[in-house]
Amino acid sequence: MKIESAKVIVTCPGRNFVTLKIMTDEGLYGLGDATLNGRELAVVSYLEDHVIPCLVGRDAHRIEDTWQYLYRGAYWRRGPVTMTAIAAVDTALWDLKAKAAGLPLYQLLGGKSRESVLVYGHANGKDIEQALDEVASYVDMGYKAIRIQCGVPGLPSTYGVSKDRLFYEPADGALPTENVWSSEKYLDWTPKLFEKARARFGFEPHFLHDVHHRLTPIEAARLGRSLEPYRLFWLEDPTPAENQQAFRLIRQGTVTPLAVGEVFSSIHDCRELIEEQLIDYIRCTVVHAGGITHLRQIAGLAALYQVRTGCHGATDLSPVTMGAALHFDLSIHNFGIQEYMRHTPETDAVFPHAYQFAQGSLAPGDQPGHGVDVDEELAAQYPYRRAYLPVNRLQDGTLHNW
Ligand code: KDG
Ligand code: MG
Repeated sequence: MKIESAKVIVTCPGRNFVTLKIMTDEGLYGLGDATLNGRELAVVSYLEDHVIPCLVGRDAHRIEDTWQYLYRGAYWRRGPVTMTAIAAVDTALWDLKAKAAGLPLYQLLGGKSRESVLVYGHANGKDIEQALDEVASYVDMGYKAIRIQCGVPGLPSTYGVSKDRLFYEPADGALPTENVWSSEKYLDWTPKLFEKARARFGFEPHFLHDVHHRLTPIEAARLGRSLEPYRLFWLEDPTPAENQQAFRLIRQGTVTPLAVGEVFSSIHDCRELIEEQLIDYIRCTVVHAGGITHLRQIAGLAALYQVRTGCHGATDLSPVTMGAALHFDLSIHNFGIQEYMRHTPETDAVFPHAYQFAQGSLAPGDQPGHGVDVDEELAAQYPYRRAYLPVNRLQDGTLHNW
């Protein structure tokens, strides 16, 4: 099966998505997500100008060789743009191989390790009351795991609390909007949120929380310790992880489980975190970490150290990533949980998909391939719109992590 051509589809049904479509001489096509939120066109150019010319004529079945060709062949390794572009090719080739075999992708990855995939949804509110009402609606929908974020008194806005409660992940400005942050206020407030959440819902639902890289290691240790009575499923991205050793300090201070990795693009970003058992969950996912081929290596390393997976699944990752991730989640042994933010009806219409939610879990379906398609005519009705993620400043004006 030879690759005959490939093209990049850019669409904005409310937010931007980049999709790679690879066509073969056997009439089959495969799809891969190539969306890098806020920097989408860099990956479009990487694919169109540098990758697609190398794909034409290649054997579509040689997934590993193509991965190595693009990774080693570029000379310039790793990084989010490169690894997202490689991921798109890799995902499309796995989709093709499974379609050629007439099998759902999870069968090629070793078959099912479970019947469906535990997911967590996002509850948020401008205050604790509103956030907990939102938790109640997730419990009613059948969710067994819920991330909770809420506004902090004295701060006009904070991460995870949206204008639109359902479809949050903002990349909403033609230029970046500016937020204001105070770690002191946040550290004093957040334990109250989880105290009230446990008082209202008991200990049955799993609760998660995302710090979004905003604390120092010692502040993160303090937060983790103060949340211990409320038994979080995980505390996410407590501090930036460029320095993986920073997590040693957090680990020494708390037994709250730690999750990290949504911004990682390769196994080298998390090798020490995993080998030194500094985290409990690794959050890399298909689109930003080199596709299924590379993600399997990360999960394989993690399995040696009892680190489980918790793939990133915000709405800026397209349904193509969600579909592919679910096949991966279903197949590996050390699966932990899958993030699931629902896409808008407009996005779902552009990307018809086989995966389905029931009783707090998602199942990828049994269509050949990863089970996600793209309606190109509909996609063309939503042209690209430049959109940035916000930036974040401390109260004295110092630029901080968003
Ligand atoms: O594009 C950035 C988002 O994907 C990120 O802010 C979402 O932190 C996030 C999460 O945990 O879903
Ligand atoms: Mg996150």
